[in-house]
Amino acid sequence: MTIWILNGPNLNRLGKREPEIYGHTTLAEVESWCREAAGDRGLRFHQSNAESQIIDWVHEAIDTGGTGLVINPAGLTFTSVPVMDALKMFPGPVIELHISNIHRREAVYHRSLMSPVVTAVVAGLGARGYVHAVRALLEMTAR
Ligand code: DHK
Repeated sequence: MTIWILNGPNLNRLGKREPEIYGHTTLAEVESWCREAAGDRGLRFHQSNAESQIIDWVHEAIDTGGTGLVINPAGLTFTSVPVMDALKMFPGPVIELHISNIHRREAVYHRSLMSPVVTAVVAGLGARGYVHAVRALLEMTAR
C-alpha cells in the first residue's frame, strides 16, 4: 500500500529557486508534510535531475505494487515522452503536480505531455498542493 512521490529536475533547489514562483518551502519540508499526511501508509519520496532515474523509480513503483503515484516532472513535463510512456504503465492512480499554475506562465509551460495519461492534475496550490495530492490518493486507494 505504498504511495510514491517523484520530483524532477531542479526541485532539489526548492526554497531558494525563484521563490516568487515556487515559495520558500524546501523539498525536505514538503517530504515531511507528505509523510505526516500519509500516516501509516508506506511512502517513497524521491527527487532527481535525471530523466532515467525518474523512469527507473516509476518502474520500481510498478514492480513493487505501488498503489498510487504523485509526480512533479518539473521541466520534463513538457519534453519527456519516455516519462509519459512509463506513467502509462502504472496501474494505479497518478496525480501530476505543479507548485505553480503552469497555465498562467510562459507558453513553454502550457502543454503537458503527462496530463493526457494521468488521473488528475494539481497546479497552482503552491507546495501545499503535495498534501492535497497525497490525501486524494489515500481516498482513491482506500481499501
Ligand atoms: C516546476 C518546474 O521545475 C517547472 O519546470 C514547471 C513546476 C513547473 C512546478 O510548478 O512545480 O514548469
